[in-house]
Amino acid sequence: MTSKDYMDKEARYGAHNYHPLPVVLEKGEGVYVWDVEGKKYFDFLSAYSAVNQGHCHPKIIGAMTEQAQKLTLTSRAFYNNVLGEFEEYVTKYFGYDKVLPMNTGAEADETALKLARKWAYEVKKVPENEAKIIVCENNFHGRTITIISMSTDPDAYKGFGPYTPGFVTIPYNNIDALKKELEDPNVAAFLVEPIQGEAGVYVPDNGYLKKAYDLCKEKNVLFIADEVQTGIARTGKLLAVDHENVRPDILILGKALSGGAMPVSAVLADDDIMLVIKPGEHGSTFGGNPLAGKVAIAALEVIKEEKLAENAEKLGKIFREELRKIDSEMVELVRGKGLLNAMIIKPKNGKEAWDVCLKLRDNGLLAKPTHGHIIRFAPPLVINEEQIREAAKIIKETIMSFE
Ligand code: IF1
Repeated sequence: MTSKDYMDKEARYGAHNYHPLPVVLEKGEGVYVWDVEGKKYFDFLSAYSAVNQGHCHPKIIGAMTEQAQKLTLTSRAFYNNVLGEFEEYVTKYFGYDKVLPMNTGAEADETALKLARKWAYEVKKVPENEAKIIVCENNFHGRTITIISMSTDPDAYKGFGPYTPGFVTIPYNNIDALKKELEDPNVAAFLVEPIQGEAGVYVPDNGYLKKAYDLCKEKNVLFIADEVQTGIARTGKLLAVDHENVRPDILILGKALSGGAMPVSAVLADDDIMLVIKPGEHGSTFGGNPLAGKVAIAALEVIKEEKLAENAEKLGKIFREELRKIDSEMVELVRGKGLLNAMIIKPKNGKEAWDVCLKLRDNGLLAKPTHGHIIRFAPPLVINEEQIREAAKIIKETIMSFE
């Protein structure tokens, strides 16, 4: 079968809920992926930051393979010998009392929303069903009905009403707007991405997260960080909030928590918040399964053993420096932190970000535009200096080919 055969088969039998770049992949190893014709590419999306440890990392796959032959799933109706090990490992790793394990990022965000509301009613004594949660414009937290009820992107919410109430939207990176909304005594929490990924790698001003956190503490409001995309070393620190030494009241993790091997997400918090959820009030069939537990421990060990946060910090600086040298009016702006970066493309002669990504594919590098004119560049964090410079060269030559 050719690439076209695979794409036709997906069009015929699969829902049309994506518009992928036309490339059909069949193998991944480290920073590289190969298509069905055997062509090799740099993966500069990393499955939206789920493959931080590189494709098919031997340690993670080894842990997965070993556990898969022993016990994959018990459900939480019974105990198993892995969940406690994972819970102890991940809570000590990030410095929280407790963890509530889930599967996808959206499920983890939903879990955090439920925790915040229940905490508001039971601890802050907000009147029942009156809890408010503040979110930012251009947020992305997943695709469930409640999560899209918080969205300001019509593509995310249009046609899916009626919407879940109880959310207040403020501009991102705007402390005064947050301060004003925090005057409402019924506010339970402020949910924020430390860097807005989907919005186009929107990095807030230095100090924004710390000021926001301090304002929330003044008003007894929970600060919730969605680090599903920015966490696990992607921005040059273990967590993006670490750049400002902020410790969220609720921490949301996903994606690279498993190194891309399988869906694993988690919500971390201290006892005064986590214990408001009682037995039988929340859960999921696969949440905290033994296979996920072993995979996540291995994925987190890799982050530390291979110093991937430090690598992301170092190579991110080189990458942005190289991209900013590109002398083309198509390159409007390059921004990012660590190895979460984006290039804002100014259309030229009718050519825009999508066309650049098609040409990048032909030149051996895979990336995808977000919101039309922004190309996100997010390679696996195991990339080395020679590879990042080679990738920057491919990007430069591709952009210059439109001159
Ligand atoms: C898609 C976006 C990125 C996330 C943050 C929660 C979730 C995500 C900060 C939900 C998921 C994914 C979803 C995927 C594409 C990708 C994405 F473009 F959609 F927005 F990365 F920016 N919080 N992001 O980024 O996690 O339920 O997907 O495990 O839906 O197309 P999930």
